[in-house]
Amino acid sequence: MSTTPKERQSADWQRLDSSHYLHPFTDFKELAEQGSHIITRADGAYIYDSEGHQILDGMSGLWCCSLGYGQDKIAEAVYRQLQELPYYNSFFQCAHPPVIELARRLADIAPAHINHVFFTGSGSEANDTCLRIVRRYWDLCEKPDKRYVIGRKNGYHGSTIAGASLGGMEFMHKQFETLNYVVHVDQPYWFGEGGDRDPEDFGLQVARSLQDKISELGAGNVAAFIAEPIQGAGGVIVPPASYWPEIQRICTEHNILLISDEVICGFGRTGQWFGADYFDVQADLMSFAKAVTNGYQPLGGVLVGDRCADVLKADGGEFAHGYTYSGHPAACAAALATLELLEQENIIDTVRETTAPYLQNRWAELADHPLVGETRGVGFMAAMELVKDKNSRARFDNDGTAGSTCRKFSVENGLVMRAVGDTMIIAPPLTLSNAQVDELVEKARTALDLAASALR
Ligand code: PXG
Repeated sequence: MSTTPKERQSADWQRLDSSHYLHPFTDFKELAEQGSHIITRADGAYIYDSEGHQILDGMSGLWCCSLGYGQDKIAEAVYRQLQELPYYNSFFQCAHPPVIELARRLADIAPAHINHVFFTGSGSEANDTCLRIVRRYWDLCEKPDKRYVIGRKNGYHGSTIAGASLGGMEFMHKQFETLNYVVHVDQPYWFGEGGDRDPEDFGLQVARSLQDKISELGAGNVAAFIAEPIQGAGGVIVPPASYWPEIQRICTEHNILLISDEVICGFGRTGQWFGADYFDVQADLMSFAKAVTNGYQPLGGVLVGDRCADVLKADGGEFAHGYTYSGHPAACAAALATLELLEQENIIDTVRETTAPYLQNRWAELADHPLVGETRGVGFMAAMELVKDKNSRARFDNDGTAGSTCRKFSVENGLVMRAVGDTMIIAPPLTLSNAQVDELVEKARTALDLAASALR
């Protein structure tokens, strides 16, 4: 069979790729055998691969390009900043205009009790920073025994040692030693773990696994609880409405800091600025990254509530933590341009009031497919569960096979959908038109049809 020049070039890239590049979260041997999918450019809601295929990006890159691609205003802001001041640090009592301006903008956007921000280069570093702030806070409060941090099974908080310890991904924990002061409680995953229980009862019961863990450890030994408002990488797990109010109540009652990991939910994904706003939760710390720069520059950080900031600022002495690229000028410029676009184009209100209801209604239509046990979602994130039997919710044998089959057909058919085990998830750009939502749902249905025949 003859090959086209594009196919030959793709093969060259694939060979070089597997010779030298160790990809994140990848089985290197399998990738070398199968070859990587080379993405060469992107525009609007679409990515293009090395063979010229146009693919609708149902994952906004990796949950980060929330305004899609081709956002020249962000690119230009970064370029201008690189010409003006490409780098300077904020150590040694220095600062620069973009980092100051961004801190002020974020304090405006954040809930009223949050007025400070600490910058990092990524979401993982943001969660490491949360741990450092939490520990310092309790030491300064003269409660040094408050050391345990409670996360959740199947939560995701990054891949540094701290991030991966806080997360509850067992397959990650098997590959390193987790921090011994981090423990995990149940997740509010009704479809997977709720059985016959009423979802709201289940939500309360799972929230109370936090209460049980606090009782077991002793409230005087527990520093903080960390959770994503809606689990992203775990499979877009939307907690029942009963869950978050109970978590808030438990944290308040036992004097435990609440950390909301907003790395995925932040900056409009739920139709609110933050996931905590969506659930009406008051967090002491909120970690963020990803969509703050529309993925155009690596930037993360922690929004620090007054409770912790006041203590750190009053008599804390030096807070011995920071990164070379904390508040990188070009990354801050990208964030400022992104926030300006979100506001000027009224994107979050449009998502909440118009486009997300349309997306969620159309997505819910997929629930009638024989392969789909449940659809769910909030704002511009959604999931569907692939099952062998709709009524009993029985899964296919070999967890993950149905998901990876569906994912493969989806990408081949021009839609990036992600599989988490046998849960299909999407988090498309917030800028999708209704016509593009139709395209997404139709392509998802085609992928389901093809997967159903292949799995039969
Ligand atoms: N918190 C949450 C909630 C995340 O989703 C991080 C922290 C870590 O951010 P950094 O910037 O350090 O990667 C994340 C990252 C997936 C996937 O498969 C999700 C993430 C990263 C890689 C893959 O959905 N989220």
